[in-house]
Amino acid sequence: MFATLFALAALSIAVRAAPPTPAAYPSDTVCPDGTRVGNAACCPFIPLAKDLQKTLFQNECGEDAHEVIRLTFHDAIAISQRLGPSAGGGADGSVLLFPTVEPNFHANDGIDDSVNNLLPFLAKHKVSAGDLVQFAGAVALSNCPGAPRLEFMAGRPNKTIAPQDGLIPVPEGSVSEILERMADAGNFSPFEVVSLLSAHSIARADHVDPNLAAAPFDSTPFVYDTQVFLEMLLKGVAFPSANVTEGVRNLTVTGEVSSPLPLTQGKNAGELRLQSDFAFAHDPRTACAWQGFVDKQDFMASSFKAAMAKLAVLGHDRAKLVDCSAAVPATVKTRVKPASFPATKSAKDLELSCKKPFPSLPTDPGAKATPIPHCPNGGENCESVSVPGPA
Ligand code: HEM
Ligand SMILES: *[C@@H]1O[C@H](CO)[C@@H](O)[C@H](O)[C@H]1NC(C)=O
Ligand SMILES: *[C@@H]1O[C@H](CO)[C@@H](O)[C@H](O)[C@H]1NC(C)=O
Ligand SMILES: *[C@@H]1O[C@H](CO)[C@@H](O)[C@H](O)[C@H]1NC(C)=O
Ligand SMILES: [Ca+2]
Repeated sequence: MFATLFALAALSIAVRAAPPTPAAYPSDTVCPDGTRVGNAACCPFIPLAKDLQKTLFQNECGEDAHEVIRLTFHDAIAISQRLGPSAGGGADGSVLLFPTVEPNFHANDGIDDSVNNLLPFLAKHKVSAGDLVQFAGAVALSNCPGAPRLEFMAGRPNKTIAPQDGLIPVPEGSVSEILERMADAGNFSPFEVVSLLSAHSIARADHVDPNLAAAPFDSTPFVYDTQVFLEMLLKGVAFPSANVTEGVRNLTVTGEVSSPLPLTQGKNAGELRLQSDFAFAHDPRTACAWQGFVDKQDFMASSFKAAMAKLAVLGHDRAKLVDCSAAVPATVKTRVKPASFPATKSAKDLELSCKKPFPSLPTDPGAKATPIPHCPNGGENCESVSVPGPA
């Protein structure tokens, strides 16, 4: 077991991309540990990245990484041009600075885990809460095969307010409501919102369907690929909790619609489809952007990177921050499989709302639907970090 873990760790280091060239990132400052960076303000992020990987993420695109990536969005989006500065400060780390306020908002169900897991890093490293949230998200994402290496700007002040409730999109929301909220928060276009939703390629729900934990949004929740865009366009057939036998199935579920891959086996939960994602896949304002990411890995990754760069500085003047992107670990270079229909599915199961041509894709082999593994190692047993804390 230990040997396997060690071998895996070695492998994940071996496949990392070479560090960026000095031309890409100026490196005229030498940090206490010998690392060269463009600005002394970037030095604390070098040991922070190492600590996050070692103590929290274990170089994996698993549960703990997913939770922190979600946190980058929930911290940043709590800002409103319409309501003014008193509504919230955006990407300001308020979620860590007021750990008994925001985690209790309905839209933040499950956020408490990542808040408690990050708080020890705030106490230990000389960084602000806002910088920690966005930097930790970039480090988390570096562990996900297929993901872009995010920009990281440092220098968010540590002084802010707790935002008001109601600013974070919920899965029962309509496309109009979510687009309006995203425009009010940061002038995000419908295309940019769809780009951001690619994060649901590495995502699972614990709190949408009360009968199920860790229900994935696509068949590859540990890989940042385009499967979520493809699978969202397949006809829904059942709910992944339909066959849950322990206890009585709780039918009070909102924000969830019928899924194309509902097979649940033990801890391997079937695919869960958010009402909002499904609506985005079919709304006339967003359907072609949605379909346009199917099997377009590089286009999806670069569009996500651009939209995340906007999200990460909400509430700040980007020109006043310092570019510390060089402190973000290089992304894993593991090859990502091109888009394919999951076993038993094919073009005949598509329900399309965009009139443009659809790519021709293969179907994975298998006469029966395949369960989606619970763990990055392909199995049903894996640990996630859960630090006790105030949230
Ligand atoms: C805009 C509308 C969005 C809605 C309505 C929405 C809704 C949700 C919901 C309901 C969950 C499941 C939480 C749970 O039950 O545990 C979730 C998970 C997640 N979301 Fe979103 N989301 C949105 C946008 C985003 C964006 C922009 C990001 C990008 C950073 C993001 C990243 C994630 C991640 C990474 C998870 C998985 C968390 C985990 O596996 O623990 N979401 N989202
Ligand atoms: C930001 O505030 C937190 C909580 O008070 C503190 O632990 C952290 O050291 C502060 N960071 C900076 C850079 O001042
Ligand atoms: C059913 O789920 C809803 C929504 O999560 C929750 O409010 C309610 O308490 C649950 N009921 C039971 C009997 O578990
Ligand atoms: C639920 O169980 C029935 C009977 O065993 C089976 O036919 C069906 O495919 C199962 N559905 C899911 C979503 O697992
Ligand atoms: Ca995926």
